[in-house]
Amino acid sequence: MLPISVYKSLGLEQVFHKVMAGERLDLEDGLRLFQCPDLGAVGALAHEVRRRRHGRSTYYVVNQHINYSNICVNGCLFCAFRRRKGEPGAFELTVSDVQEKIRERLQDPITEIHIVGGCHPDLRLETFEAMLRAVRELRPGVHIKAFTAVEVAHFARVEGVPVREVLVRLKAAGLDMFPGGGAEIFSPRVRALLCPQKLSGEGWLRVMREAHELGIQSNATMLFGHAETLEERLEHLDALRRLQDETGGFVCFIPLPFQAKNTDLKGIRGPTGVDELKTIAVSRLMLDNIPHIKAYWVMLGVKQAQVALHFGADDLDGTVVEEKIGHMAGADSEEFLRREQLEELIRQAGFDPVERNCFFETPAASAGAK
Ligand code: V47
Repeated sequence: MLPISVYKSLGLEQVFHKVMAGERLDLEDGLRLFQCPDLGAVGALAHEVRRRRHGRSTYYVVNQHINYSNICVNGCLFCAFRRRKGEPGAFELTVSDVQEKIRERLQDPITEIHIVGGCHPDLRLETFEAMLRAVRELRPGVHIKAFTAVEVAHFARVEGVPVREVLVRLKAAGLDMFPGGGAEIFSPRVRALLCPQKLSGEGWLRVMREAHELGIQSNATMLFGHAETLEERLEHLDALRRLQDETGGFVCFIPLPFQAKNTDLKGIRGPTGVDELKTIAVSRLMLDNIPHIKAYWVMLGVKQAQVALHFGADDLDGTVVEEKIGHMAGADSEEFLRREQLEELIRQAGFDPVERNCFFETPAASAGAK
């Protein structure tokens, strides 16, 4: 830790004392941290919290991403992945195509399969149930983390049933957990500009609340570095923190730096490296009730993700293999990382690699869990 005199000179004396005492930071504290010109000082506070929670452990998962389709009715301006039905580049996997992707990697010691797509205009819920069952049949031991809260609300609308019914049916078909996507920025002002057709921030939180109430845990994300203000980022973090106080269902928070290439957000370049690290640090400091912060190497780039481990992050995500959402938007990170590469990156950063599953259970803790 840096000495208190440093924080005094930066006007962060009170924040320093709160962090040391494990007290909750308010939105004004968060703004002071964002506005602090000394990145190292903000990072040191976040690192202290990360060290207290996780020591030198840094987590990773051996996983596989599958996108079943990029056909989407929403038309979000920040998304380079989406296509309209029939548009060049649109794709849609059948259940047996998904099975084929699983078969291709049956030799790999995968513990998590991450499946998401767009809001497809006419795929029915029974297709997604069949997809989950098909994955489960081939890979009975893995955890399936699938479908964002936005997709779930969309399935409910297409099906004409309550969200709760969709949640119950997906769980019965084999879903273990929800990924954190679709949250973007909850601010209605920014959503009206970037993704007016998409489920609202309130709606996203409502779906997650219901999932958590049914015992389905999830992650949470924040897309940053586009049209949002610092205050809107903090309101987003605060909304997650308040829901987490109610349900305790969020496992990991993932700040996603906006990748600008091939998107319809012209003239916006995405956050700077300093902004990325500060946002990760402020997230760690504000989200005192969410255990893990992910440095998602796909969007940050491998080198920045490694540095982020010193700015409050304790997880690197995983091997991934076939990632489309970030790479179609110009992310210049690798296509995949092998387990040995992830472990080496973590060691080089001065931490101890710990393999986890999607719930952050480590092998010893999860032995025999499934
Ligand atoms: O919801 C879309 C974002 C998300 C862009 O839960 C973009 O473990 C940056 O949520 N630039 C999908 N981001 C990815 C995601 C995720 C990834 C890895 C792990 C987990 C988890 C979740 O990507 C979308 C959206 O917020 N996104 N376009 C873009 N141009």
